[in-house]
Amino acid sequence: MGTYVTVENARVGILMGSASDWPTMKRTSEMLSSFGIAHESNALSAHRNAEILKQYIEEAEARGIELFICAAGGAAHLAGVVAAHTEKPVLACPMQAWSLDGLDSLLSTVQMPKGIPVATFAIGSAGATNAAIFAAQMLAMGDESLKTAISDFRANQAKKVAPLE
Ligand code: RP5
Repeated sequence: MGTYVTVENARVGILMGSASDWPTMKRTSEMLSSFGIAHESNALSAHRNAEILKQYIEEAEARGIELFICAAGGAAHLAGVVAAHTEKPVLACPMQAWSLDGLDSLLSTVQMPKGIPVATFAIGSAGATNAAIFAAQMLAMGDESLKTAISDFRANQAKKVAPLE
């Protein structure tokens, strides 16, 4: 049936449809860590681990997870299924997966029918990174030290744009 890991005081739950999404979603985890945001990462498929996924979401909410970041490829319904089970914000990362350069993942994630929103980011690593930054920005709304960390990140990033010679 599958199982999952939990991290004490985690604020964010990263979910992937497969462990094969981890090379991309590692970036999300690393970016959250760089902001000092406690989080946990699990591979739980919407279609292969349907029961345990539902159980995880309920249990994660009860532990204090504030938002979920979901990654899936192909007919990517993980984020939509998670959103169906929680009122916490769901951020979604379409994976490039095995065909169509990830356009299948993007469209099946972003085209949620009205009523159950899923905030969808770019295909692949850019989206995986941006989902973490966006999560940090959301969590910073009630967290002054996180707000400062984001300002510092922005300032450092600006310095990396080299002037033309
Ligand atoms: C989706 O299918 C996963 O999210 C992954 O992106 C893709 C391929 O999964 P595997 O066949 O590698 O397990 O469910």
